Amino acid sequence: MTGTIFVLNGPNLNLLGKRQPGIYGSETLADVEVATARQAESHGMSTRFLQSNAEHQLIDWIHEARDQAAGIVINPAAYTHTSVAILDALNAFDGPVIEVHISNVHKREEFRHHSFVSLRADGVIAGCGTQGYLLAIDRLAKLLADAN
Ligand code: CA2
Repeated sequence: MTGTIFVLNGPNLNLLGKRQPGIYGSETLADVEVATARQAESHGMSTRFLQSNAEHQLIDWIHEARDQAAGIVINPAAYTHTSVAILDALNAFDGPVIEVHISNVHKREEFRHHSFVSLRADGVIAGCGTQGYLLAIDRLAKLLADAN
């Protein structure tokens, strides 16, 4: 399998490993970037790993993915629960999309139980810590291999 997987991360995930380790663990986003790149490489794929605190930037990257990515892994962070705009952008992307949450959002506050992005996602992984990103890469690789 060849191709690039976009791994998109939403607001405040730049703080991963630096605050709230009880909820989000002690790995930094840079650690996750290295681990996802290795996992994609094991499937003969590459990653473009990005983080932004700005909704419009995430949307612009999803638009870029239309021409440049075979699939998308996205942790939209708080925009999961609020952003119809990110849902609309993902609906304009043709490839598979896996939504990842480090924490188990269903064990947390009620407002985290609803996801706009899940209306588009082909799979949702929550509560597996940062391992969820690696599981998402494996799932995308399988979906892409099955499609070819
Ligand atoms: O569990 C997840 O991955 C979330 O997407 C993380 C979001 C939260 O709003 C979602 O409900 C669930 C928050 C990301 C903030 O990340 C931080 C990491 C370390 C320290 C502070 C914030």
